[in-house]
Amino acid sequence: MHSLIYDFSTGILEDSEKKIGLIKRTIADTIDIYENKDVTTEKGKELAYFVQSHDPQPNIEGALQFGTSNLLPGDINGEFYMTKGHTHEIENRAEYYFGIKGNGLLLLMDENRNTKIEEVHSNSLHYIEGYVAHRLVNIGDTTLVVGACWNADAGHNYDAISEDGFSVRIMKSDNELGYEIRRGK
Ligand code: PAN
Ligand code: ZN
Repeated sequence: MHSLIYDFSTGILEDSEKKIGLIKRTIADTIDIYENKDVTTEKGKELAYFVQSHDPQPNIEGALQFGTSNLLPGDINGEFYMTKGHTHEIENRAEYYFGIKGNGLLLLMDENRNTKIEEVHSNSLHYIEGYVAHRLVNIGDTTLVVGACWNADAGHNYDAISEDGFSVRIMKSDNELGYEIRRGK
């Protein structure tokens, strides 16, 4: 019998039919998003995050896709590890994120570059409206694990973010929060 298991305490997806996708991104794959891109070749080879996903009806209008993002802890020259960030290719497609483990921030930037920041932790729930660019930042010292559910036909558009970035950057700090929000472009 086909079994599809989601472990709600670890975010791990398991499918007896092995139809789970896996995307891995190294520091080098994502280096363009950081303000100070100065890293060694060795550092560039390290894993920044991986995403497991279950997408039984790829690109079908009305179908859903489900996944878990695992963002490692660390920083690049004082800027916390983060996902590339994107809007959806079909821009009106919304998405839910939910925190499983670790401590992070979700950056939500609208079309006017106004950014809202939500704290991500175990049991936090986040509704991402269509047209809104979204990025996870790991501000903790353990892997940030975040579940997600979105339309299978949404697609990812990385172009605008890779050109103009988000309007804020999350930097390491000695203050009581451990991070500082800096205005970007
Ligand atoms: C997530 C993201 C995942 C990785 O599944 O794709 O967190 O982030 P980037 O795609 O920005 O590298 C999602 O938002 N899907 O739509
Ligand atoms: Zn998305």
